[in-house]
Amino acid sequence: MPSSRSAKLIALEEAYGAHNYHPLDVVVRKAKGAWVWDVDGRKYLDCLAAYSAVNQGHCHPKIMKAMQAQLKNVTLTSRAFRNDQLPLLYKKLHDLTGFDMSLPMNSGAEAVETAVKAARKWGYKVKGIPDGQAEIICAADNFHGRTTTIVSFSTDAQYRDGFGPFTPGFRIVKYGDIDALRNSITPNTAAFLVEPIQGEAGIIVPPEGYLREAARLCKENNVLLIVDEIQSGLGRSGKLFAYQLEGITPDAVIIGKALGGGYYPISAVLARKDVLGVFHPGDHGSTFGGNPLAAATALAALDVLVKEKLIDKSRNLGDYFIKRLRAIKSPHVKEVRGKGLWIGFVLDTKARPYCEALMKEGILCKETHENVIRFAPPLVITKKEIDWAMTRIEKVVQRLDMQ
Ligand code: IF1
Repeated sequence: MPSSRSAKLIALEEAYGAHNYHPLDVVVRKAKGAWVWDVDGRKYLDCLAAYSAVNQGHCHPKIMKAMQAQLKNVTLTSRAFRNDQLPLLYKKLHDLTGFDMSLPMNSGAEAVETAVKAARKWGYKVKGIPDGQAEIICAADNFHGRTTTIVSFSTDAQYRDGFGPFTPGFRIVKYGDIDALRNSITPNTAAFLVEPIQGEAGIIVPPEGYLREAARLCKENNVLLIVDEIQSGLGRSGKLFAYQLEGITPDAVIIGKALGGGYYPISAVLARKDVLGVFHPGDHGSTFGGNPLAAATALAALDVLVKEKLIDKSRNLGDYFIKRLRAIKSPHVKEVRGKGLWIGFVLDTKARPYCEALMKEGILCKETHENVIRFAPPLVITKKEIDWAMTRIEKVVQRLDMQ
């Protein structure tokens, strides 16, 4: 039962906020590293990490320091003027990822919209697709955000229901099925937009070789391969980018979430010059995109990712966590899958009661698609903390097995 303090806050939220979420009834007041505290001082291990937006851990002191320093200088100039932080972020992103250039936005959805616009414009201006005919291929069960255009290529009935009319120009293929992709490419295909591992769909890792083959097909047909690494990127999968698991180089990558270190919304599209080069002054923009506070925060967030070797930690501790979860003996556990510290714990029954029971044991995680529990802690988590969590996860699974 929520305490009276949290009950009051929950009541306010229910009364005055739109009901577009069904959160667990934990009211968080404070957080540090992999841990959060509720308004009554109860402590929880965060196994969601704000859907990978706090890979660096909550309230990381180095990112805080960089942000505080920037707060005293300048926070917003708009892109009508230049600022002294954005060029440094451009350079850092280039050095870290190898992509020619980048375009900063704020939310993930905005960056996806930016990639869609870039792909279409590239299709017309570079590939020579007849005006108004460009098509983008997307995968079934994708999640790329919530704007009207993005839900136009969602295959989830709820994400679309009541939000039409939809943006045309998208084709859906089965995820992981290379023949389906091959058969849907036409001379008007500008791009294939795909998650290298599908997050919201339940941490779906495609068959080995799928992305490699997709990259080959795209190249062969002069189609851009655009990879959405908003959730999978920046260390989550045990690589900087999940596409590296297949040794490919896409034409464009979309990042967000952990780019802001959990402090600030910042996203970006990284791409080759001939792709982002289609944008000319006035074609696209954002008041807050690339602001100096965002750039300084992202610089520090990337620095922490590299200096603290969080990508290696994700891979090593992810392997360990998966091994421990697979060792759980229960008739309800169907599969444990994932890469790095990004794990789908698949049940043959509803996952929500497990998440609520785990919350009572001091572990915060969230179900996806009814029967999958997603374990995705901040990458600063330690082996000891995973062991601490495992004792409780084992206990909860055993207890619910008996019911
Ligand atoms: C919510 C999901 C995760 C994303 C990928 C783009 C975006 C997202 C691969 C858009 C965002 C978030 C949105 C958030 C919950 C979360 C989520 F369950 F909805 F699907 F992580 F799995 N591409 N994912 O995962 O980024 O505009 O939100 O910054 O509550 O909608 P955004």
